[in-house]
Amino acid sequence: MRLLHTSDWHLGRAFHRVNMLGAQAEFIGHLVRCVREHGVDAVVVSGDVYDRAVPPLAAVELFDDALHRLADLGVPTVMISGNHDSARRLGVGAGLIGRAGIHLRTEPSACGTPVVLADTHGDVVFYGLPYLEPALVKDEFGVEKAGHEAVLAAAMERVRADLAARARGQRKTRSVVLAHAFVTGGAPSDSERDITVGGVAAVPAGVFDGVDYVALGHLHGCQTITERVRYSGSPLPYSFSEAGHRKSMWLIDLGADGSVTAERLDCPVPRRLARLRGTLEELLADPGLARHEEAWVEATLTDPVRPADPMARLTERFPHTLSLVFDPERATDNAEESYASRLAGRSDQEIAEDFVAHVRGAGPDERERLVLRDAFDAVRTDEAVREVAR
Ligand SMILES: [Mn+2]
Repeated sequence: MRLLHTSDWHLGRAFHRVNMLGAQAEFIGHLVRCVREHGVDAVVVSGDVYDRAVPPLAAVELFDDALHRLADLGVPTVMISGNHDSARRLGVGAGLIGRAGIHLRTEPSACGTPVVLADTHGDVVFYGLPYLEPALVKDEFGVEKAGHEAVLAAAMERVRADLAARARGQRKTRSVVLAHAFVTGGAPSDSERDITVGGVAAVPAGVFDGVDYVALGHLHGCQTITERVRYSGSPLPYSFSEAGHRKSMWLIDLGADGSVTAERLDCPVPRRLARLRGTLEELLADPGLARHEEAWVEATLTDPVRPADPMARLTERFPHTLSLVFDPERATDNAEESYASRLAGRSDQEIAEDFVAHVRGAGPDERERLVLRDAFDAVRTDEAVREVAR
């Protein structure tokens, strides 16, 4: 049986100020083409379909379109809810949608009841473990101390019990688990929302022992934890920390004996990401950066003095600059010197001018110097008047 494993679509999410709906729609089109071209037998989507519990209407419409296109393919799909989804909202109509071959699994109590598909070698059972928030599901699973490992382990006990009951003679039923979790050894990025609430975040991959393939969601980088335990990652980048990612899906061939062969299918790239670092002048002049001119750029400016209009100037060369970070490389020569010794023998005016230069990068101009002088004069006059009055 041939599976296509994807996750973390985050429909409705923007990348900085760029609306990603167009790129998300492009990805859905790509997914449908891949299913057709590679003769996929089942699609698995491992959570975070949406970015938010209450997604914008355009995202809901895109999801609706995706459901129709997947149903039209006649290829069964199994989906779970992730920590970004509202399980309750995503699950509305799941029974009806299931009749069209799209199986939404958002109910923790149903994790031991699989979607049963079959190929010429027999059944393949799919267990959908929606994101399990420990504090909310600990009673359902009868665990004393709410933690990610404890609730996932309890959910997997149900999976293994159901699987054991299906074994006929020597032949074991092939099985796939969908889960949305942080598994030990996985590398996070900046765009997964934390799921550490309620206990230790990472769960060991061993929790999933006993099944043939574990289709994970949550981490946004495509990665292999073990041959049978993989993250597809998100189809699109949602933070600059993903600049080095290759966004993909896994094409998994599940053999008659439960063996796993994996092929990585790349997703369309709407625009490359580039993280640039240097002074503004370096970034504007370096010919080596020409290849990033059309990229979505995060620029870290190292100018010791904050330059004027940096965004306007950067976008002249890099029109898709989305993020500007200042990390001035200042000479730290007199860091050891005491504050008192630095002030010794200097006038109030000089100290104030240095302060302006320190916080702004550039010292006061002539007009500003006058403002400072007038202010000091006013304070001194006021003091003198009060002195006379006493
Ligand atoms: Mn996610």
